[in-house]
Amino acid sequence: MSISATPPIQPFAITFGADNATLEPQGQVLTRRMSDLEGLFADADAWARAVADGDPVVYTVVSSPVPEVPRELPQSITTIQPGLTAGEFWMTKGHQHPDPQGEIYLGLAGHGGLLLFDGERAEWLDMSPGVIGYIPPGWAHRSVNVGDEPYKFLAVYPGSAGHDYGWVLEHGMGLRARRAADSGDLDLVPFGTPAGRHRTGKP
Ligand code: S6P
Ligand code: ZN
Repeated sequence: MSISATPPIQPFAITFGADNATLEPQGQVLTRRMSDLEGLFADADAWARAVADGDPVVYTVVSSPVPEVPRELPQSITTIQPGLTAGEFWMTKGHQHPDPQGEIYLGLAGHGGLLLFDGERAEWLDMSPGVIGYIPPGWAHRSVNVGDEPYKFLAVYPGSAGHDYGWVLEHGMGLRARRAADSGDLDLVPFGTPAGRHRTGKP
């Protein structure tokens, strides 16, 4: 069942399906394909080839029925598929909250990372099932799947927070998450590093 509740919300319970990270009842479902991620990967040519070659689904966001309005507390489960675009791990678009509010993520399945950037400093949090990542107010955030399985996490955030995607296009995210060609390890490189040229080794 897919519903969208109208505030004020009455107390209710959501059943979490651990096997497939489903929510019941469920609200909006968002699908982000490669074509939705224009301007985000370092290698624009590789991105364009991936769009032309089937435009794969990179991630989905399943929301609870709680709407994004002030004082409510919406939740969503994001599933990022495993994949690489010219060595860069598949990721979410990333955004700032126009209303600077904090947010929490809880790792549910797979292995990912939470990249945070306040315009000057970048931080990386390793995310796996059971880990809570805290996003302080004012930090743009992007999630990355650094494993070989779908990476799933629960997000809980203030309904007034909003999503500013332009901020990330303008300011970047401080770091990029790549798979090192030699070791296969996670390699965090400065944002401006040209595609295909990066230092190796762990951050
Ligand atoms: C909302 C929260 C998440 C993301 C989702 C997709 O504040 O941070 O639900 O929206 O992980 O990421 P993005 O960057 O495409 O919104
Ligand atoms: Zn957010």
